[in-house]
This record gives sequence, C-alpha cells and structure tokens, in this order.
Amino acid sequence: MSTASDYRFSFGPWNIHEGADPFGPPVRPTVEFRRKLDVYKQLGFDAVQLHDDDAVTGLDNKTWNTVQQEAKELRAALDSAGLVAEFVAPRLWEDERGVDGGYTANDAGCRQWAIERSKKAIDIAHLMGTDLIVLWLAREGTYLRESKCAAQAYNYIIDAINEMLDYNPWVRIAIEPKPNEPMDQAYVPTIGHALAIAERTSAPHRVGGLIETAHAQLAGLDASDEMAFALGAGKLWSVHLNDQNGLKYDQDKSFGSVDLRGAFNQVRVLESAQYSETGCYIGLDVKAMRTERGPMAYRHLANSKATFEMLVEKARSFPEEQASELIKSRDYESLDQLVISHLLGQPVSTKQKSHCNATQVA
Ligand code: 3MF
Ligand code: MG
Repeated sequence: MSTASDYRFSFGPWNIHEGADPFGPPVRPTVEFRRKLDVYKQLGFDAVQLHDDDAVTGLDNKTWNTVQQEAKELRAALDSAGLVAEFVAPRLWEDERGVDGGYTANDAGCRQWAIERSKKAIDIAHLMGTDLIVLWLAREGTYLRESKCAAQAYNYIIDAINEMLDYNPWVRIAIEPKPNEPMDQAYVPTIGHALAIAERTSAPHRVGGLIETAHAQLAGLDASDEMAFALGAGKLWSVHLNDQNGLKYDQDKSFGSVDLRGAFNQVRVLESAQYSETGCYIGLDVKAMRTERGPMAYRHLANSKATFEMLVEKARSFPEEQASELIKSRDYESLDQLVISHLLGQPVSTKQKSHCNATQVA
C-alpha cells in the first residue's frame, strides 16, 4: 500500500505553545524557540513557518544590520537541522500600531507602518531563502461597521499588496482568509474574497491563498470545497489543516479530530489535484490541548500528521469504480454508506445493497 511519503509537512513555532489561555495559569513551561526546532525532523516535518518576528524578535527596534545578522543565523540553524523556511508572515497584530488593523487602519501613520513592516518581512523571507509571504489579515476588519469604509478598506489592502509586489519582483503572496477573530467582521473571510483581491492587484499570478480548515468552518463553508476552488485556479500555495468543533473561537484542534469525513474530503481533494507534486507543503496549524503537560507538548502535531497519512491511504484506496456506478444511477444513499464503510474499514456487502433496491421497497 502506498504511503503519504510524497507529501512534505510544515508547522510554525506557535504550534508548540506555552500552555496558557486567558482563563488560568500556565500548564506547561515556556519552550525556547530554538529548542522547538529539534522536534521538527524527529516528527517527520521538513519546513518551518515563520512570522517575521519569530525569525527576528523585536525587529521593529533593531537596526537592519542586526536584523540581517539574526536572520542569517537562523537560516544557518535551519540548514544544520535539515530544515527550510516555508514562508514568512508579517505579524502586524502584536504591535500597538496594528490595533485598528494595519493596512486598513484609519490612521495613515499606522497604515504606512504596516506597509514598511511588510517590506521588512519580505527582506527577511529573502534572507531565509523563501519567496512566499503569508498574509493572515488578523485585524483588517471591524468591531463596528460604521468605524471604517469597507470599499476603501479593500482598496487599502490592494494598495498594500501592490507595494509589496513592487518592492520585490520575486515574492509571492498567499492570503490566509478568516471570517472573524480577533475582529468581529474580517474583510477577507473566504478564499473567494482572497482570489478576487488577487485579480485586482498589479500581478495577479503572484497572489494566491493558504486555506485553513478551521477558518473555512468558521465561515460556515466546507474546507475541501474552498481548497478545490483555489486548486482549480492554481493558487493553493499552502494549507493549515486542523479541525474545529462548531462555530466558536478558533480552536486549532488536531486534524480530523472532530470531522473525520470532512478531513477525508480535504485529503481527497488534495490528492486528486496532485498537490504533493506542486512542491507546496501540508501545514498543520494545530494547538495542544490545554490539559497537556510539558515539558514539550507535540503529540497534536504527530497525531495530525499520522491522521493525514492514514487519510491519504483511504483516499488512494477509495472504491472509485463502485462510487462512479452509484453516481451514474444517482444512488446517493448508497454512495453515502460506501464512504462511511470505507472510512470504517468495512466492505459494503451486496446483500445490504439489494435490501435497498427500489423495486423491492416498492
Ligand atoms: C490565526 C492563524 C495564524 C496564521 C499565522 C500565519 C497564528 O487564526 O491561523 O496563526 O496561520 O499567523 O500567517
Ligand atoms: Mg492559520
């Protein structure tokens, strides 16, 4: 049986976290960033996703020389661990100038800062050897509709992206849509919005998307359909696989842990588009459970990767011919059961099928 070895996996240092939530004391000791790098290869991951200030902490207050030196040091550390940087994402939401949004802030000075900071992220990406910038537009939205003009906000986002595209002709930008949290309403809630924005930029072929399962679910959408939409446009440049238990805060649960069938469908869509051959990574944006003890909690990453790999096998062994026959005869009830039986490792018996035969029922 084939395995998922043709896929390459990544995650970000924020996926091994400190073990605190807003409602209680820390449950795990802090893990120093460089120590987290040790577990990547151990768990079979090849690439590190980075915010600009994961790569260079406090970069706003450092000289360009220092920034450059620290980025080079990190690149050397990745090299010696056999790792590469998948992307760099400007972390605009942790600075006081990003509180009202960066690119869409009402204050022109804050908007300018956001663009300058994004250019620094591009320089850091260059030093880290990746051409991919991810924009999770965290605070680009509103708590109060009347506080911003949406039409103008979209133009600001497009202007900011154009400046980034002009700044470095080699860079690609993947927008990571999310409908809410931390904002009440975000301006780029779905991949449809992201790719429509891409078309309005000065270089649409250099602007694509990263789809996160939980973000699609929070928008009430099916993540596999969102992925299929981006794949059809050749614009799925990364994914953040995880899971979500309903419409609540962004949970970043282990992949497949809530909606196994939804996870199967995401894997199936990626398989049928031969995503593994595009060179793009399977990113896992998952968080450890609050109850997990230290010293370093990473089972959620190992589990998510293992689930992905098991589902690749399930996608490859799916009885396609049987499914096509059922689709041809519009027998979707049997198709439904075929999927469930396949996921549960049970063959569908012909006897079972004949019981459902329409003439017998009539
Ligand atoms: C928030 C997210 C972010 C992004 C990350 C990379 C912290 O819901 O998903 O994770 O994935 O900033 O751009
Ligand atoms: Mg994410």
